[in-house]
Amino acid sequence: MLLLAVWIALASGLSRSSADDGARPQQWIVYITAGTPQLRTQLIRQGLDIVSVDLQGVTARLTPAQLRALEQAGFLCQVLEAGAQSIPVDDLYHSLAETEAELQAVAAQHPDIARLEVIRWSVEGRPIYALKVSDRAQEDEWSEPAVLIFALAHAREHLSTEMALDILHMLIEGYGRSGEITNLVHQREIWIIPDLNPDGDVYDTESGYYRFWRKNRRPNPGGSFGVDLNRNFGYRWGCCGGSSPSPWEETYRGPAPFSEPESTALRDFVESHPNITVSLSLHSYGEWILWPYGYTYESPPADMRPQDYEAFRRLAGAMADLNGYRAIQASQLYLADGTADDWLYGAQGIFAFTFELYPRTPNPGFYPPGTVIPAETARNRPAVLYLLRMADNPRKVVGEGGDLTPPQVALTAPAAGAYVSGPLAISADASDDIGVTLVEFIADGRTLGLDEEPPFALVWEDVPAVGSARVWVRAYDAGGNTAESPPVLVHFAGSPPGYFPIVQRQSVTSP
Ligand code: BZS
Ligand code: ZN
Ligand code: CA
Repeated sequence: MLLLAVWIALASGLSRSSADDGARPQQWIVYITAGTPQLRTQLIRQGLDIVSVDLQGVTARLTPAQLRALEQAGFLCQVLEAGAQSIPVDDLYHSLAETEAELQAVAAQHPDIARLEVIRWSVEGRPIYALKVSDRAQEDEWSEPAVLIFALAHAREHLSTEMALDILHMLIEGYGRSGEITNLVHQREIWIIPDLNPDGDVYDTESGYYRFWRKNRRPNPGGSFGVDLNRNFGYRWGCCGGSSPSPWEETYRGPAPFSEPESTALRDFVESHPNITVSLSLHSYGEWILWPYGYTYESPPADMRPQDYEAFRRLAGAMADLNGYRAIQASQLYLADGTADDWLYGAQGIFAFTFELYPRTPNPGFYPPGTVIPAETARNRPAVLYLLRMADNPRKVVGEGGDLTPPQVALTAPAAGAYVSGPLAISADASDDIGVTLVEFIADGRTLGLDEEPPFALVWEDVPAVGSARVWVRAYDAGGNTAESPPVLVHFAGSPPGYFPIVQRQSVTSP
């Protein structure tokens, strides 16, 4: 009743933000108090451009007319920023061309562990890239669990592309250097799609000032542009009021499920890679970890195994402990139907998560200064590595299969307290219930080298001339579980202590 009045008022002052309007109507950034998912869903159904959500209310971009209507309907509204914002495009973020160049360079320089594919073309004919990181990258290793990481379904969420590229670099640069990353590159196929919406990306940035664009660039009948790619997927598409039938609105679901090449690209990719077990959809912002479903408040939903609900809760909770985000079922923000994650789990059985990246609040919102990129992407590395480890069977967190038992490992040489000069031979015995996949040799916390095959051994060539070091080994299995031997102390000197040869006599009497 109250909301009906709002709807009428809003419809009359309908925002035409989906039009190609050179002169964008004035926009206000407003915080609207709405303390339940139901109230927040109602606000979105009015066609407001919601830019972030917390559990007390939402932040929206409103025209002055929309703001007046909400206030008249009794909503508590707080204007955070008045007037149109003009934010210049920040060079510290990758442009689409820079992202493409970087993917091509990685694929060209690391053909052993990287393979680049064009999986489809966008509405405007741009390539959509997927890059695989795995050893033997040119082969399909269907027996390895695969992980899908995709970003920029929403054009204005540029930090998501930076996150995807950071994961790529973590893997490429860690390969052969870090035992954990090398083991994961061996044991997983990791697919990264850094820019699912290249047309939207270009549109958002091409003027030199950000346009706050969300959707793709489909020309809609009636003159508006864009379908919300995260409402265009075919599981309970448009079922529940969590998307809009109107092409003018920011959550327009499109005329049919998978009407868009960008969502179809993801669908076909997933259907042709049945080894994908977990996925990570990267968005901004809010610092949330979301799990399915978005289409229903039901919790656990009828179309989710109760054990899977528990697994989602535990996996998301474990990742939240690592990155400091807050983990919730997606509908707890607001209802959203036709999302990628609902389809990935509901239709494909994939453990699908969304990270809503930095920041938490509308200031700085979608466009934080590029200086935050290193810290705000590095922050998620441990959570991403955790998800990669779980991919052999994400249900292992509720005891349903998977590899949970860590290996056993012992150092067989050198002996504790050994005195050495010159290269040091290190060897280990390692075993596992399923199989040891890698042994890492470590001195004082520094990785000396890696060995995948028994007998696990390494010669440390460039030992220090003097001093001592703590030496140990770490063993990995295909589940990403690890075990370490206790460290042994090794001394580097030509001879045991206490033996100091005098090479030249000195007089002890004369001055
Ligand atoms: C965003 C918010 C995102 C959306 C929330 C969401 C993600 C809902 C996944 C459901 C599933 O735009 O980043 O509205 O699509
Ligand atoms: Zn988004
Ligand atoms: Ca094991």
